[in-house]
Amino acid sequence: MGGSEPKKSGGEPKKSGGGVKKKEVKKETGLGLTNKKDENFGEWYSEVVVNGEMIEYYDISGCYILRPWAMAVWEIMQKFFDAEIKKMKIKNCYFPLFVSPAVLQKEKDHIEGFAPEVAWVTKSGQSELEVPIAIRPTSETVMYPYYSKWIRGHRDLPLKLNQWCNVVRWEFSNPTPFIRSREFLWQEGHTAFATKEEADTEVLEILELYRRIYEEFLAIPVIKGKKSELEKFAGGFYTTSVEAFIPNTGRGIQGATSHCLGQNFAKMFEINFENEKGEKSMVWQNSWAYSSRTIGVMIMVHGDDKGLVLPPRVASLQVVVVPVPYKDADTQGIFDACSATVDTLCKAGIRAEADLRDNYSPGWKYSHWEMKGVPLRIEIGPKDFANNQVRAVRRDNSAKTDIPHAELVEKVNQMLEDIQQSLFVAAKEKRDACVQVARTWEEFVEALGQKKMILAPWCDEEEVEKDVKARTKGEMGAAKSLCSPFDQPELPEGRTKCFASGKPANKWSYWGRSY
Ligand code: 87F
Repeated sequence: MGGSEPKKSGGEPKKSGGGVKKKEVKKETGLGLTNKKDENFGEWYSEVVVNGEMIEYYDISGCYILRPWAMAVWEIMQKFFDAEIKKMKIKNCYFPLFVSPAVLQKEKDHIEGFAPEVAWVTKSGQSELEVPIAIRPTSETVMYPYYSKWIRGHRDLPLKLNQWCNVVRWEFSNPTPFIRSREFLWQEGHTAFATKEEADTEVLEILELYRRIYEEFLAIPVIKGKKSELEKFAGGFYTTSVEAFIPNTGRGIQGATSHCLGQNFAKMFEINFENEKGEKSMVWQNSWAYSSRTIGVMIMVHGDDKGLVLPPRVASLQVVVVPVPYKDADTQGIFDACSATVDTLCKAGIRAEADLRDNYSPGWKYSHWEMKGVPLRIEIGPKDFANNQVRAVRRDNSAKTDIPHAELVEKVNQMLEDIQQSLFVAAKEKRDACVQVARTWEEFVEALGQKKMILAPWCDEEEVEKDVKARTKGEMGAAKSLCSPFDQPELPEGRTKCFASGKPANKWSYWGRSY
């Protein structure tokens, strides 16, 4: 676990310049990863989140410090999503972190299964609280009593609120930074409508925004679809999700959910309104969320043996400029050229910085910024300086391009766009190679053994899904349905059998192990 400081002596001989050999750099500085992504994925992930300066481990299991490098990714996605939901006339608000037991338990059915994960505050100082107080695991029960109060007539609808906040779920299965942590960041949207149609429409609009976060920002392909009865949010009417896949572990991962709650919560919390005809009716509700888990999926999908790989659109630093001085070359001139390059890029709206530190060698800086996943590195050495050009090196494929100064902004923009696209294409090819169609139980079990995400015709019966879970139980965890994709392959009516029950299939569903 090298961190990013040079070993005690203060690091490199400064003069080594462009002639530094990679291996020497590793040895001297302790930079680099000791685990390989394809050999030891779990260890690799733990190492890359720390050495890439995204996470610092904390002394409470399942809780992590999100360092500025990670928070910046979160904020870029937040800026996009927040602006989009504001276009939809959704408003931000903030409800308290604490929930009274009476309110929390109001919605017994859905809380029942989740109860073991609820964290409680029982003391203040040394004295026991008269009534213990829960910490929100999600905010339905916190918010809906006030929806009941605020909604009276049809003119109060729709009520569309969102909050950016943290939630706590005291998980016991192995915590993983970003992916499964006991406290995490998310946004939770809670909306109420007069009609089912309006609710249905919004569910899909939000789901599309989630797809865009994954595909357009994080460069991760996702599948949009509907959850099975067993996997949906128990308190809701139906659940839609975007599902991603981690090829290294062969696990699906729920990327974000957009639920139609129907009128279930309206019944419980008495969220009624007087409609245009003067009749009393119940609202239709939705809730939807994406969380800091997104960042973990990005790291798992794109990271490599040199460290993080950040897609340009979410990288807080898109271009790092490194001076490569050499012996009697004009060092000051090279440093000035670096600063001028950064200026030009920043003025064009590109997030760029120069690493002008004089206590690190160029080679050390290369490894450092590779570890942190900066999409593009620009090197300026004596030859580049003399020729009025810079050398650009891509993080994703190490390709090197010399760029004349006059074309700097145009070429860098092009390369960043290209990196963004290539990352998505590479991730999609890898994901697609992991998708296997299975029509029979034998094919299903074989594909599962090969860590595939399985597309199978299904009868859509809850009992059959339970049976699939039971039959696939093992140390790797059982298989479950991930979603029924909206994009359904053809299913010849009556002629296709369920892979698990042999009954007539009525939909295609994705299955697999999952996070
Ligand atoms: C854990 C403890 C208590 C998930 C929990 O998905 C309650 C819950 O209700 C709980 N874990 N859930 C489901 C959350 C549903 C829903 N909430 C609003 C969302 C989107 C945002």
